[in-house]
Amino acid sequence: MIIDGKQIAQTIRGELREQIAALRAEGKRAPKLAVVLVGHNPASETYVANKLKACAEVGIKAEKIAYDEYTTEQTLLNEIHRLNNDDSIDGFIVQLPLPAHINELTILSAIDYRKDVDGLTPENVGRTVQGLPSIVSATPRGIRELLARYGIPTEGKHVVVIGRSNIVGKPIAMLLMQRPYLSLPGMSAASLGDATVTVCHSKTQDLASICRTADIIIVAAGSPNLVTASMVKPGATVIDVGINRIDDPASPRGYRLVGDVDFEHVAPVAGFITPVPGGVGPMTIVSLMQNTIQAYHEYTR
Ligand code: BQF
Repeated sequence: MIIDGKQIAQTIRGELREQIAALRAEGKRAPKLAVVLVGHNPASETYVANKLKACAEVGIKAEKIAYDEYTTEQTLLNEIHRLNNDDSIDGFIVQLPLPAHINELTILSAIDYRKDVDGLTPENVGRTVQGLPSIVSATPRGIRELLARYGIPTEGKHVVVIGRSNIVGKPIAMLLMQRPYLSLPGMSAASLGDATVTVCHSKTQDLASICRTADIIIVAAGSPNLVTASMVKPGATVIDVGINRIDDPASPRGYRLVGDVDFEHVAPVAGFITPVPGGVGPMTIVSLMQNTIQAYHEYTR
Protein backbone atom coordinates (compact mmCIF):
# COMPACT_ATOMS: atom_id res chain seq x y z
CA MET A 1 0.00 0.00 0.00
CA ILE A 2 1.26 3.44 -0.93
CA ILE A 3 1.40 5.93 1.95
CA ASP A 4 -0.12 9.12 0.58
CA GLY A 5 1.81 11.87 2.35
CA LYS A 6 0.35 14.52 0.08
CA GLN A 7 -3.17 13.52 1.11
CA ILE A 8 -2.35 13.31 4.85
CA ALA A 9 -0.58 16.67 4.69
CA GLN A 10 -3.64 18.21 3.06
CA THR A 11 -5.90 16.77 5.77
CA ILE A 12 -3.65 18.16 8.50
CA ARG A 13 -3.47 21.56 6.81
CA GLY A 14 -7.29 21.60 6.98
CA GLU A 15 -7.13 20.80 10.70
CA LEU A 16 -4.56 23.55 11.29
CA ARG A 17 -6.61 26.06 9.30
CA GLU A 18 -9.60 25.36 11.59
CA GLN A 19 -7.46 25.62 14.74
CA ILE A 20 -6.15 29.00 13.65
CA ALA A 21 -9.58 30.24 12.59
CA ALA A 22 -10.83 29.32 16.09
CA LEU A 23 -7.97 31.32 17.66
CA ARG A 24 -8.78 34.31 15.52
CA ALA A 25 -12.48 34.02 16.43
CA GLU A 26 -11.41 34.39 20.09
CA GLY A 27 -9.68 37.63 19.16
CA LYS A 28 -6.15 36.17 19.34
CA ARG A 29 -3.44 37.08 16.84
CA ALA A 30 -2.25 34.70 14.12
CA PRO A 31 0.95 32.68 14.66
CA LYS A 32 3.91 34.03 12.73
CA LEU A 33 6.92 32.25 11.17
CA ALA A 34 10.06 33.84 9.72
CA VAL A 35 12.30 32.01 7.24
CA VAL A 36 15.90 33.14 6.79
CA LEU A 37 17.39 32.21 3.41
CA VAL A 38 21.05 32.76 2.58
CA GLY A 39 22.20 32.61 -1.06
CA HIS A 40 20.46 31.29 -4.16
CA ASN A 41 20.42 27.50 -3.99
CA PRO A 42 17.54 26.63 -6.37
CA ALA A 43 16.36 23.68 -4.27
CA SER A 44 16.33 25.84 -1.13
CA GLU A 45 14.35 28.53 -2.95
CA THR A 46 11.74 25.90 -3.85
CA TYR A 47 11.58 24.59 -0.26
CA VAL A 48 11.14 28.11 1.14
CA ALA A 49 8.41 28.83 -1.41
CA ASN A 50 6.65 25.59 -0.37
CA LYS A 51 6.76 26.71 3.28
CA LEU A 52 5.45 30.22 2.62
CA LYS A 53 2.62 28.88 0.47
CA ALA A 54 1.56 26.31 3.07
CA CYS A 55 1.58 28.95 5.83
CA ALA A 56 -0.63 31.25 3.76
CA GLU A 57 -3.07 28.38 3.22
CA VAL A 58 -3.57 27.71 6.94
CA GLY A 59 -3.46 31.30 8.22
CA ILE A 60 0.07 31.41 9.66
CA LYS A 61 1.76 34.71 8.88
CA ALA A 62 5.10 34.10 7.20
CA GLU A 63 8.00 36.34 6.34
CA LYS A 64 10.98 35.54 4.15
CA ILE A 65 14.25 37.23 5.07
CA ALA A 66 16.77 36.85 2.24
CA TYR A 67 20.53 37.43 2.39
CA ASP A 68 23.04 37.06 -0.44
CA GLU A 69 25.58 34.24 -0.49
CA TYR A 70 28.46 36.46 0.73
CA THR A 71 26.69 37.36 3.98
CA THR A 72 28.97 36.99 6.99
CA GLU A 73 28.33 34.79 9.98
CA GLN A 74 28.15 37.93 12.15
CA THR A 75 25.43 39.51 10.01
CA LEU A 76 23.44 36.32 10.32
CA LEU A 77 23.98 36.15 14.08
CA ASN A 78 22.73 39.74 14.37
CA GLU A 79 19.58 38.81 12.44
CA ILE A 80 19.03 35.81 14.71
CA HIS A 81 19.35 37.97 17.82
CA ARG A 82 16.83 40.37 16.35
CA LEU A 83 14.39 37.52 15.64
CA ASN A 84 14.93 36.02 19.12
CA ASN A 85 13.79 39.35 20.59
CA ASP A 86 10.97 40.15 18.16
CA ASP A 87 7.72 39.51 20.08
CA SER A 88 5.67 39.45 16.87
CA ILE A 89 7.46 36.25 15.74
CA ASP A 90 6.60 32.88 17.30
CA GLY A 91 9.22 30.86 15.48
CA PHE A 92 11.83 31.07 12.78
CA ILE A 93 14.10 28.81 10.78
CA VAL A 94 17.38 29.26 8.95
CA GLN A 95 17.03 27.35 5.69
CA LEU A 96 19.77 24.72 5.27
CA PRO A 97 22.25 24.13 3.79
CA LEU A 98 24.17 27.34 4.52
CA PRO A 99 27.06 28.56 2.33
CA ALA A 100 30.33 26.78 3.20
CA HIS A 101 31.96 29.79 4.95
CA ILE A 102 29.22 29.83 7.60
CA ASN A 103 29.37 27.40 10.52
CA GLU A 104 25.99 25.71 10.77
CA LEU A 105 26.26 24.81 14.45
CA THR A 106 27.31 28.36 15.40
CA ILE A 107 24.19 29.67 13.70
CA LEU A 108 21.80 27.04 15.04
CA SER A 109 23.15 27.45 18.59
CA ALA A 110 22.25 31.15 18.53
CA ILE A 111 18.54 30.46 18.00
CA ASP A 112 16.37 30.74 21.12
CA TYR A 113 15.08 27.17 21.61
CA ARG A 114 11.57 28.52 22.23
CA LYS A 115 11.53 29.87 18.67
CA ASP A 116 13.49 26.97 17.12
CA VAL A 117 10.64 25.52 15.05
CA ASP A 118 13.06 23.30 13.10
CA GLY A 119 13.99 21.67 16.41
CA LEU A 120 17.71 21.77 15.59
CA THR A 121 19.22 23.74 18.49
CA PRO A 122 21.36 21.77 20.96
CA GLU A 123 18.72 22.63 23.58
CA ASN A 124 15.84 21.03 21.66
CA VAL A 125 17.92 18.04 20.55
CA GLY A 126 19.03 17.45 24.15
CA ARG A 127 15.51 17.81 25.49
CA THR A 128 14.24 15.32 22.88
CA VAL A 129 16.94 12.81 23.89
CA GLN A 130 15.99 13.23 27.57
CA GLY A 131 12.28 12.76 26.78
CA LEU A 132 11.46 16.30 27.89
CA PRO A 133 8.92 18.52 26.13
CA SER A 134 10.71 19.89 23.07
CA ILE A 135 10.26 21.00 19.51
CA VAL A 136 11.04 18.00 17.30
CA SER A 137 12.85 18.30 13.98
CA ALA A 138 10.28 18.64 11.19
CA THR A 139 11.00 15.56 9.07
CA PRO A 140 11.06 13.08 12.00
CA ARG A 141 7.85 14.64 13.30
CA GLY A 142 6.29 14.11 9.86
CA ILE A 143 7.44 10.49 9.68
CA ARG A 144 5.90 9.77 13.09
CA GLU A 145 2.67 11.39 11.96
CA LEU A 146 2.56 9.14 8.86
CA LEU A 147 3.21 5.96 10.88
CA ALA A 148 0.54 6.98 13.40
CA ARG A 149 -2.12 7.90 10.86
CA TYR A 150 -1.55 4.66 8.90
CA GLY A 151 -1.71 2.64 12.12
CA ILE A 152 1.79 1.21 11.71
CA PRO A 153 2.99 0.17 15.19
CA THR A 154 6.64 0.36 16.21
CA GLU A 155 6.60 -1.42 19.58
CA GLY A 156 9.11 -4.27 19.52
CA LYS A 157 9.71 -3.79 15.79
CA HIS A 158 13.13 -3.68 14.20
CA VAL A 159 13.57 -0.26 12.60
CA VAL A 160 16.59 0.19 10.34
CA VAL A 161 17.50 3.83 9.77
CA ILE A 162 19.90 4.50 6.89
CA GLY A 163 21.62 7.88 7.32
CA ARG A 164 22.96 9.60 10.43
CA SER A 165 22.25 13.30 9.84
CA ASN A 166 21.32 15.66 12.66
CA ILE A 167 18.18 16.58 10.72
CA VAL A 168 16.70 13.11 10.08
CA GLY A 169 18.69 9.98 10.92
CA LYS A 170 19.73 10.73 14.49
CA PRO A 171 16.43 12.22 15.70
CA ILE A 172 14.12 9.62 14.12
CA ALA A 173 16.26 6.80 15.57
CA MET A 174 16.07 8.44 19.00
CA LEU A 175 12.30 9.03 18.86
CA LEU A 176 11.38 5.53 17.74
CA MET A 177 13.49 3.80 20.39
CA GLN A 178 12.09 5.89 23.24
CA ARG A 179 9.53 4.84 25.81
CA PRO A 180 6.26 6.25 24.49
CA TYR A 181 5.19 7.75 27.82
CA LEU A 182 8.35 9.84 27.76
CA SER A 183 7.39 11.14 24.37
CA LEU A 184 6.16 14.52 23.38
CA PRO A 185 2.85 16.27 24.02
CA GLY A 186 0.55 17.49 21.30
CA MET A 187 1.39 14.72 18.86
CA SER A 188 -1.04 12.19 17.46
CA ALA A 189 2.04 9.96 17.23
CA ALA A 190 2.37 9.92 21.01
CA SER A 191 2.21 6.14 21.29
CA LEU A 192 5.04 5.45 18.83
CA GLY A 193 8.31 4.23 20.23
CA ASP A 194 9.64 1.07 21.89
CA ALA A 195 11.33 -0.01 18.67
CA THR A 196 14.67 -1.74 18.37
CA VAL A 197 16.62 0.64 16.17
CA THR A 198 19.70 0.01 14.04
CA VAL A 199 21.37 3.03 12.47
CA CYS A 200 23.30 2.36 9.27
CA HIS A 201 25.49 4.75 7.27
CA SER A 202 28.08 4.98 4.51
CA LYS A 203 30.60 2.82 6.41
CA THR A 204 28.12 0.09 7.37
CA GLN A 205 29.17 -3.38 6.25
CA ASP A 206 26.56 -5.55 4.55
CA LEU A 207 23.72 -3.05 4.60
CA ALA A 208 21.56 -5.49 2.59
CA SER A 209 21.63 -8.22 5.27
CA ILE A 210 20.75 -5.74 8.01
CA CYS A 211 17.89 -4.29 5.97
CA ARG A 212 16.44 -7.75 5.32
CA THR A 213 15.84 -8.09 9.08
CA ALA A 214 13.93 -4.78 9.24
CA ASP A 215 10.21 -4.44 9.88
CA ILE A 216 10.53 -0.74 9.02
CA ILE A 217 13.26 0.84 6.85
CA ILE A 218 13.70 4.61 7.02
CA VAL A 219 16.20 5.81 4.43
CA ALA A 220 17.63 9.33 4.41
CA ALA A 221 20.93 8.88 2.61
CA GLY A 222 20.65 11.04 -0.51
CA SER A 223 21.49 8.19 -2.86
CA PRO A 224 19.05 7.16 -5.63
CA ASN A 225 18.14 3.45 -5.75
CA LEU A 226 20.14 2.67 -2.58
CA VAL A 227 17.33 0.43 -1.30
CA THR A 228 16.48 -2.34 -3.74
CA ALA A 229 13.83 -5.07 -3.69
CA SER A 230 16.23 -7.79 -2.49
CA MET A 231 16.95 -5.73 0.68
CA VAL A 232 13.32 -5.60 1.80
CA LYS A 233 11.54 -8.29 3.81
CA PRO A 234 8.09 -9.00 2.30
CA GLY A 235 5.47 -6.87 4.07
CA ALA A 236 7.98 -4.43 5.57
CA THR A 237 7.30 -0.68 5.73
CA VAL A 238 9.64 1.51 3.65
CA ILE A 239 9.87 5.23 4.41
CA ASP A 240 11.83 7.11 1.74
CA VAL A 241 13.18 10.48 2.90
CA GLY A 242 15.51 10.98 -0.07
CA ILE A 243 14.95 13.96 -2.37
CA ASN A 244 17.28 13.66 -5.36
CA ARG A 245 17.08 15.77 -8.50
CA ILE A 246 17.67 13.69 -11.62
CA ASP A 247 18.22 15.44 -14.98
CA ASP A 248 15.27 14.73 -17.24
CA PRO A 249 14.93 16.80 -20.42
CA ALA A 250 11.39 15.45 -20.88
CA SER A 251 10.22 17.00 -17.58
CA PRO A 252 8.87 20.57 -17.52
CA ARG A 253 11.65 21.81 -15.20
CA GLY A 254 14.43 19.75 -16.79
CA TYR A 255 14.64 17.43 -13.79
CA ARG A 256 12.51 15.08 -11.75
CA LEU A 257 12.58 14.05 -8.10
CA VAL A 258 13.47 10.54 -7.00
CA GLY A 259 14.00 9.13 -3.53
CA ASP A 260 16.58 6.70 -2.16
CA VAL A 261 14.41 3.66 -2.94
CA ASP A 262 14.01 1.75 -6.19
CA PHE A 263 10.27 2.38 -5.89
CA GLU A 264 9.14 0.41 -8.93
CA HIS A 265 10.68 -2.85 -7.71
CA VAL A 266 10.34 -2.33 -3.94
CA ALA A 267 6.64 -1.34 -3.94
CA PRO A 268 5.37 -4.87 -4.81
CA VAL A 269 7.43 -6.36 -1.93
CA ALA A 270 6.69 -3.74 0.76
CA GLY A 271 3.64 -3.71 3.00
CA PHE A 272 3.65 0.08 3.09
CA ILE A 273 5.84 2.47 1.10
CA THR A 274 6.14 6.24 0.71
CA PRO A 275 6.56 7.65 -2.80
CA VAL A 276 8.82 10.53 -3.86
CA PRO A 277 7.43 13.06 -4.49
CA GLY A 278 4.30 13.07 -2.35
CA GLY A 279 5.49 11.01 0.64
CA VAL A 280 7.56 12.42 3.48
CA GLY A 281 8.26 15.82 1.81
CA PRO A 282 4.79 17.33 2.23
CA MET A 283 4.76 16.09 5.86
CA THR A 284 7.99 17.98 6.57
CA ILE A 285 6.26 21.20 5.57
CA VAL A 286 3.19 20.44 7.70
CA SER A 287 5.40 19.60 10.70
CA LEU A 288 7.05 23.01 10.48
CA MET A 289 3.62 24.60 10.75
CA GLN A 290 2.66 22.34 13.67
CA ASN A 291 5.90 23.33 15.39
CA THR A 292 5.13 27.02 14.80
CA ILE A 293 1.69 26.63 16.37
CA GLN A 294 3.28 24.67 19.25
CA ALA A 295 5.75 27.52 19.89
CA TYR A 296 2.88 30.01 19.77
CA HIS A 297 0.96 28.12 22.45
CA GLU A 298 3.84 27.06 24.69
CA TYR A 299 6.17 29.99 24.61
CA THR A 300 4.44 33.17 23.44
CA ARG A 301 2.61 35.23 25.95
C1 BQF B 1 7.13 16.33 -2.21
C2 BQF B 1 15.13 19.33 2.15
C3 BQF B 1 17.17 18.15 1.70
C4 BQF B 1 17.91 19.20 2.22
C5 BQF B 1 17.28 20.32 2.72
C6 BQF B 1 7.21 18.37 -0.80
C7 BQF B 1 9.31 19.30 -0.09
C8 BQF B 1 9.97 18.32 -0.81
C9 BQF B 1 9.27 17.36 -1.50
C10 BQF B 1 10.05 20.32 0.69
C11 BQF B 1 13.67 19.45 2.12
C12 BQF B 1 12.81 18.37 1.57
C13 BQF B 1 13.09 20.64 2.57
C14 BQF B 1 7.89 17.39 -1.50
C15 BQF B 1 11.63 20.90 2.49
C16 BQF B 1 11.36 18.57 1.93
O1 BQF B 1 6.01 16.59 -2.69
O2 BQF B 1 7.62 15.20 -2.24
C17 BQF B 1 7.92 19.32 -0.08
O3 BQF B 1 9.81 21.49 0.50
N1 BQF B 1 10.95 19.93 1.67
C18 BQF B 1 13.94 21.65 3.12
O4 BQF B 1 13.47 22.70 3.56
O5 BQF B 1 15.27 21.47 3.17
C19 BQF B 1 15.89 20.38 2.69
C20 BQF B 1 15.79 18.21 1.66
